[in-house]
Amino acid sequence: LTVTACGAAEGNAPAGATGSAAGGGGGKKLTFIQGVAGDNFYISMQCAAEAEAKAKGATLDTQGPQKFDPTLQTPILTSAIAAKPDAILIAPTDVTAMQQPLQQAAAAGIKIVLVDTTVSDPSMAVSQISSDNEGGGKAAFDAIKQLAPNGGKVLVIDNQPGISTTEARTKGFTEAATADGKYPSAGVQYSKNDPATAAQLVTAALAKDPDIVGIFATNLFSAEGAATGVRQAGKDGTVKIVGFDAGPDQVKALEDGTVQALIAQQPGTIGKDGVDQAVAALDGQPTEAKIQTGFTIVTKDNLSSAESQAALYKA
Ligand code: T6T
Repeated sequence: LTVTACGAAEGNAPAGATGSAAGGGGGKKLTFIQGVAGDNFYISMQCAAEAEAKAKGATLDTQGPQKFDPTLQTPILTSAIAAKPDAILIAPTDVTAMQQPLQQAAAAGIKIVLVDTTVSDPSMAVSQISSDNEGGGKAAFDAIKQLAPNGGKVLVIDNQPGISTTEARTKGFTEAATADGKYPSAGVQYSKNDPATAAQLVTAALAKDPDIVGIFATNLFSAEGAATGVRQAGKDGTVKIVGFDAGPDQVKALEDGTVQALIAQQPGTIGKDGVDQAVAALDGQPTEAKIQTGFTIVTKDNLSSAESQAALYKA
């Protein structure tokens, strides 16, 4: 699926951009492969990457699978390799399954930049750029602790095993909760990036463990579904939800009081840095093997601040 998300009116894209390719002619050819299409996190990344590509006289086209699924992402990568771009920016959807296809891309002479997620052996990449995901998981626990200071059971709604980012978030959260001692685990459940599944998991978990005090949802769609599940159980506001990401639906849940805190990543910076690293590699300049970006904790109280507003993802 080719994505056409960044309109000039949204401020982040080149003026007059209407399609999926951005940038001037004759320059370097970059391809961005998202983890999944239609995800505000990757849309924000795309818009910033397009703008940076244009600024560098390069072209960037964006593609993404319909689901966060390596069996759908692999053919997209394979056809991208056949189109022979100079560089590919990619968020691999599985640490193991995307390893081989990425090695093939590098072997074809294409510069690889891993944005957001990574693979087990990222040595084929010229650079990796991601949030401090483990630190973000710990920050999520600190937020739950503030919201439910007396302790109690905590549930994690994760995406699926094998995703570097969300696994690191769960690890950071779980280790912090275990170290604290007052927040026993009500389990880690996998939404497979489907809000409806996340909602069902939460409703079932709240029926089984009515004493759950907090839920950590490790990404955008898991958080969206967790909010629905808590609302359906009639526990909005009572069970505290902290979610990774800050898409429009999550901001609405924050305003409504269903979700109490959002850990907003910096997808724009990841996209911009990704383009810069790819261009540096193509120019024979030094690259940074690993770049870690930060996050902003957005709550209802600080939502109107300039910092929070700047951290929200593109609609
Ligand atoms: O949380 C982001 C991203 O960092 C993660 O790797 C997958 O899920 C998102 O795209 C949000 O849906």
